[in-house]
Amino acid sequence: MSGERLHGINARNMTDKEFFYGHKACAGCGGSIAVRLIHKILGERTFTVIPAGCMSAVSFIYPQLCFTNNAIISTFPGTASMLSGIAAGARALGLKDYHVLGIAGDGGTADIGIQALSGAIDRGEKIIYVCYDNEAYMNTGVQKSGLTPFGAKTTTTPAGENVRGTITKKKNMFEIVAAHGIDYAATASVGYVQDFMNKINKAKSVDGTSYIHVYAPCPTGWGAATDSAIDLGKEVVDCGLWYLAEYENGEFVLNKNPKVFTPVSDYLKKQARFKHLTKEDIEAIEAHRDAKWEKIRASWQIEC
Ligand SMILES: Cc1ncc(C[n+]2csc(CCOP(=O)(O)OP(=O)(O)O)c2C)c(N)n1
Ligand code: SF4
Repeated sequence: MSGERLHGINARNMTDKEFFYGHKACAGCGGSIAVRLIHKILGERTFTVIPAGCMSAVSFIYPQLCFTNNAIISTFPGTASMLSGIAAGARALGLKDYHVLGIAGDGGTADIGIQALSGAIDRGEKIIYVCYDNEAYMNTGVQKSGLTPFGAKTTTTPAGENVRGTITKKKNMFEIVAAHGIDYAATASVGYVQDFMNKINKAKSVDGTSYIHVYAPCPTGWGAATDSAIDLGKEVVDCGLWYLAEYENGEFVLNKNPKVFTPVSDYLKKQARFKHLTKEDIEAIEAHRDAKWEKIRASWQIEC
């Protein structure tokens, strides 16, 4: 899977240092797993920018700051702007061997931060931008974002007689980013942790802009068991509602092509946010999934 041969990183070749610990994330938070792993791979010479959102709220609590590398909170829309400024500053100082990293939620990326991100990609800034996607604005109470999937109940898209949860489909952020002609983009999931780590490791050596979109289950906002983040992150890929892919040199590559999808309903029923869905709603989700995969399989390279 995704460059494993060339870029394989694992417990044997990864540092045993920790750069993100003592945080106040909920038990079993998928986003916090992603943040920890990213830092273990990029290391201490990383300038980290995190905007308003769960990952900054749980970690920059003075005096218990949870990063041991250089880290800062940005404004909600300003992650990629701040990354651009740090990259320029580091260049001006003649620094060597460092990474400029942004980690933002789905709201901070696909909605309010998209303009700054688009500009940074356009300029080819040497930055690594990671979107941890928990499919809603979690930090402020589970409001719908542009990446909330069809059918999910949020506090702004309740499930009642007239409105049946979210009525829009998940914005296709990976392909929006790729459409810029970015140097490297990938999708990942905390449920496929080796693949995710390999992609972060690969982004380290990209001479330009990298974007990694990692699926990061939120047990609290999704109404799921506290020990379910990894399993849900795997199941969402296995049932075809998420996919593992890369974009580089102008080409899309699918890293995992399930022969048979596991039942979508098994994935959905583990989460209270979907419990109101009818058989017809689930069929609509499956039909959308199938149309998406037909397009992917017809036009992308398939790795395995
Ligand atoms: C300009 C601005 N608008 C609104 C807010 C309030 N706010 C802070 S965090 C947040 C939600 C963040 O959602 P997301 O980016 O998806 O990350 P998550 O909390 O899910 O990790 C909001 C709306 C803000 N800080 N700044
Ligand atoms: S609300 Fe969700 S994303 Fe936020 S800290 Fe809790 S589990 Fe993590």
